[in-house]
Amino acid sequence: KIIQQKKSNLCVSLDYKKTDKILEVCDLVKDYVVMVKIHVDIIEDFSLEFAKKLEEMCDRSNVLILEDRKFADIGHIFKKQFTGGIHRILSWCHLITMHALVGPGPLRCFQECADLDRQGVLLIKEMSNQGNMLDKLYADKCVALAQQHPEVVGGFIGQSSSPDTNMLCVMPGVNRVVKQDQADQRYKTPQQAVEDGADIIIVGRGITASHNPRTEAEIYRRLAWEKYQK
Ligand code: 5BU
Repeated sequence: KIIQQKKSNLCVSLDYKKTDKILEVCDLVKDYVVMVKIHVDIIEDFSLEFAKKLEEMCDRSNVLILEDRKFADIGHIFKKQFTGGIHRILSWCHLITMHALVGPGPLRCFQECADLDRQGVLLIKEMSNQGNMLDKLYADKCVALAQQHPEVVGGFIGQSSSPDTNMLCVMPGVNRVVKQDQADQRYKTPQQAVEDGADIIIVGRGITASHNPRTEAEIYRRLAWEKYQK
């Protein structure tokens, strides 16, 4: 619904260390995105007041918040990581990422404690970085797991189209200029990402490291949206 309303299938990854910066850039890009992604565990000055401000800004602009925590522990610990600690992710996120390798346990725990009218899980089906171990067999098992939990799983983080049309393919590793970073990241262009099946593209440094994140976000929005329309 939000994709249609905003004519956007862009998610910006706000991988900053300081909360002021996250709020500042979120404010700049909010009109062009359907979702922002954060890594709460890289933030140095996290507070629940920050989370509230981010939530309010995103609510006003129809933007979902994805916490890219990549949960991968037993259900008992997942529940503590998701609901507790200093971050209390449950209290402010719309979506979280989770590795499929742990099986159904954490998904059941999510179902017990989350508000399923507004919160869900994206299962990591494939990764963008070089040398990762998620092969085709793993991806197939991930899809099967998702299909057993449709009330919780809204889609996949992946590099190829979702085999299930009820589930979104959300794709990171997108940059319109470079093909890789200094470490193991691999990029495709926004157009290639949509061609490969992305319903939503995730762009981090392509936008956050640019001189003008707002202009750059609008460019990524247009490139991905035009291709998606086709
Ligand atoms: P970048 O700056 O566009 O490279 O940032 C990509 C973001 O997407 C970053 O926050 C990663 O943690 C995240 N990511 C990814 O790059 N590749 C993956 O396969 C997964 C997540 Br899962």
